[in-house]
Amino acid sequence: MKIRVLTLFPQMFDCLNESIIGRAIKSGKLDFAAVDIRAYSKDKHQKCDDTPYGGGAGMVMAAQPIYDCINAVDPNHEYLRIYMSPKGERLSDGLCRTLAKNNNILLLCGHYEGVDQRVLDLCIDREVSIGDYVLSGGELAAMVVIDGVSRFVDGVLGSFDSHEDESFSNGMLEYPQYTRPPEFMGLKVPEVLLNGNHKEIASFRAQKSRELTKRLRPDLLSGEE
Ligand code: 6GU
Repeated sequence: MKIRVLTLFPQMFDCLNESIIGRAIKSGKLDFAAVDIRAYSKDKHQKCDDTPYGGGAGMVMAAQPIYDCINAVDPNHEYLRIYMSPKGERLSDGLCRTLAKNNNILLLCGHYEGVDQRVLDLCIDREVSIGDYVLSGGELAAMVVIDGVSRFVDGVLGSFDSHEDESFSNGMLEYPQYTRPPEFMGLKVPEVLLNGNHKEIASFRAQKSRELTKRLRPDLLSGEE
């Protein structure tokens, strides 16, 4: 999958070079680049924001640098163009899986009080939010989308990682995990996990999964959002 992020703060994305996503970038399963919107400003000081028409607090990102940046990165509209915004559709396991079906995704990150509506109207396919709270920019949200979506791209998870049992994969929370030692600070690993009986282990985990979901996220069981 090819991912392009358009941002005023490209260095913020350096942290994607770690762990599973970093490995996927190094191996070529993900082709990732953060593109600096400022480089496309035609202003002599490369200014990218201005005061809002109609007044009000803060600054608005101007249309021109963003428009030119999008058209330089994606001249033939081959990317799904997403604007990161608290007004967008809320990210979920389902939306991550849907977005992972695209070969190319472009994520536009706003800052300040937002971006000129006209560039959204002209260029953007969909808007995505990561939850009902406001962040100071779209960058952290874009990283959440990149991580959450990439995990569903073929080859990004190694053979030892998997979606199979993880939370939300079957509409429930994942069972608790344990590793060595068998006893820590007086707390023992549940006996059933030590006995090597795969059928019993599976049924123990399914039961824990149901219990946890019922206690912590009853909304998942009743089919509500
Ligand atoms: Cl995508 N952007 C910003 N600025 N705030 C958010 C968000 C996005 N999602 C939740 N809050």
